[in-house]
Amino acid sequence: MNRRAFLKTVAGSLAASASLHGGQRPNVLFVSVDDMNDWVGCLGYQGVRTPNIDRLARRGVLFSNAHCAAPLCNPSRTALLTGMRPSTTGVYNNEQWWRPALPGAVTLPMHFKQNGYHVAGAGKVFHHVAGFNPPDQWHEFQLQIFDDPWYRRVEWYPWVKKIPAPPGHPFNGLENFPGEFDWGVLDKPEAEYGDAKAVDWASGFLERRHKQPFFLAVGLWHPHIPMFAPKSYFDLYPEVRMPVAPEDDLNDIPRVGQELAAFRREEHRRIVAEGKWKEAVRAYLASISFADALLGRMLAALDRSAYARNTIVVFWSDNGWHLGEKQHWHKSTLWERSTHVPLIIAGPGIRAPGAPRRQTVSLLDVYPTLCELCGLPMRKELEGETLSPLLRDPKARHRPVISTHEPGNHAALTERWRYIRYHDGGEELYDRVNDPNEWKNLAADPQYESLKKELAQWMPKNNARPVPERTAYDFDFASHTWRRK
Ligand SMILES: [Ca+2]
Repeated sequence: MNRRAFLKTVAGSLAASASLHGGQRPNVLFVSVDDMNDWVGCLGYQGVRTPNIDRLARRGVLFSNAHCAAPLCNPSRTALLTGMRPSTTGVYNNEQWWRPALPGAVTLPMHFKQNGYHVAGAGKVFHHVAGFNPPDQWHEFQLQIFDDPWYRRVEWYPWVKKIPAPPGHPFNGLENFPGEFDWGVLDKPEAEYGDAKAVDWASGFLERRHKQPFFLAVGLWHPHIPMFAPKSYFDLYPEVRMPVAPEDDLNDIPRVGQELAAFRREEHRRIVAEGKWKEAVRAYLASISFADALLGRMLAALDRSAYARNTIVVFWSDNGWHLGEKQHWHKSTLWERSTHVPLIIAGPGIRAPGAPRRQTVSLLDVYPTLCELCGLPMRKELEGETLSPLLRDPKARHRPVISTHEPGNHAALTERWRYIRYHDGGEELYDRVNDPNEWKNLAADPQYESLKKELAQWMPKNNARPVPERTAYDFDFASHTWRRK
């Protein structure tokens, strides 16, 4: 089926689909985690403990092949929350405020707000630095309390008090390492961690009586660096399963891919050279399990609330994370490690709960899906495709998805293939089924010429110029206004 015929079919099934839930509009509990890759039990990873995510997957729908629209915090979140690709908005990196660049954008929380919902949030929903989360997005919002204010720049978090570094910092023992790339146990009770406070606040929200339907967003920071977690979560991992990372894995990768892998290479080099690889993997696993426990607390609060039966739960991560694969830490690549994320939707109206949907889907699909599930008008600028057919039928079709990193670099994904094309024409092609680690680049093999052409037609034709970065503006936090310099 070509692209046009496919979109027509999709439009048809959309028109035919009745509301999933009858008259009363459902609430939404929208929980995100940060930099959580696919090291999750229900996604088939052995060696991690994620009982709460796994339980949510059993009671809802796990999209086991979900990918971010962009493998980095701000562009991924901006894409999900505006419903538009980076190649459409020009928001490609963490230095670009979306608001002054897209003053007319109606984000997901705004759309709920404009359609009779009570809209509340806590933690990192938009990107976490000042200016990414305008107060008019919400009726009420609990700003994130960070666990690392001793080295953060004050202008990034004007609402967080700067405090002296705790004794023993950096806890990972790596001197002159980037401050944020730390891990360890903070000397405070679990309930005092920033993410725990966000969950507390949101749990309190669920105890209140709400006259209107609500959209409640809770953005957890974990397992993002610094990977600070209570000791009990480190204790879950006396042994860790290490990633398999062949040293020659980059040999068949074109120039731009090499450059993306080399970004912050020094951190990988030092982690390996100073014997910290295992420890860092353990901290990541501990942080995943901490995030999982916090999700569990959030779900328990929902289950004991008056809203347990009429609330759609969406759980997602903004991007993945490398732990030394392709000699890389961090995200910002177009490989599986960076683009594959957990995505679960649970709640009223789901058919065949517990049966994973293996079709490739995008985080861009979340906005139109929620419009449909909650009976909100579909906005015409949304570039994702509703997941409602998949929520009703595990065998429904879904189109290939695209992940974009920086202008003109795209990955097109189907269940079988990942085709990457960089702005300079460099290419990679992986057989995702037979080569899940993406070790063998097949792009140069002539037998795949027509496959590459077919996959390329899904890539955006327009690659918007990057919008101005923060240095182009004077920003006033108190009034939340921007002025071009
Ligand atoms: Ca992130």
